[in-house]
Amino acid sequence: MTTIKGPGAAQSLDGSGLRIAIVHARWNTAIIDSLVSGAKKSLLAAGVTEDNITVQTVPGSYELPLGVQRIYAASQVQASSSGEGISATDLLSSSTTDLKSASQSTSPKKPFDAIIAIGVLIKGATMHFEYIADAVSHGLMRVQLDTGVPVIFGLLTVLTEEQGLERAGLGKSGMHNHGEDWGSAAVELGVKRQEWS
Ligand code: DLZ
Repeated sequence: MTTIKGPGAAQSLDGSGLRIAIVHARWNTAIIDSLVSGAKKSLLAAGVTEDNITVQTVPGSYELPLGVQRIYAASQVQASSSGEGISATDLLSSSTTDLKSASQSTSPKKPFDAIIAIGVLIKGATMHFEYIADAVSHGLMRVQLDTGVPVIFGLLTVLTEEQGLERAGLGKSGMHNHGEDWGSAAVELGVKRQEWS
């Protein structure tokens, strides 16, 4: 089906120097798994190496903003312990077990250049969906603006399971896997953020 929706012409950007994290919820696993695969496929196609892709999970979408915030902070600590540099302010705001284990890592890594947050919220009979969708959207935007690291919004807010399957490339209509768009967006923002620094 032809459509005017989507991010426009593909950008051919070199992601080979990027370090990207995917943080995903585990609710609605079949849909999530396909979206994560789609995102990874685009990252690899843009040259991001397997070694520079970190995948971390949280129980549900509600946990995504904290997961993204902490994994980014941990990567900053990890970078500081490998000589990549971290500001005093960053250090002062970082203090969890996550950060401790990250700082004990022996592998020299720089902080993530972009983080993709993936979750699937399916509307039920109550107001639960509306509250979580709103909180997660604002939470992810807040982390993005507070830290300056691009946070790609991979949260599907669908009314039915079928709508979710469609957007993960698993439906009958042939709709593409939206995870692929999120992988490309992460590469584009990761590269552009370096240019904007
Ligand atoms: C509780 C809940 C429900 C009902 N539905 C979803 C959903 O469709 N997608 C999702 O990612 N998470 C769901 N959750 C779990 C919440 O996001 C969260 O993990 C719990 O409320 C614990 O904080």
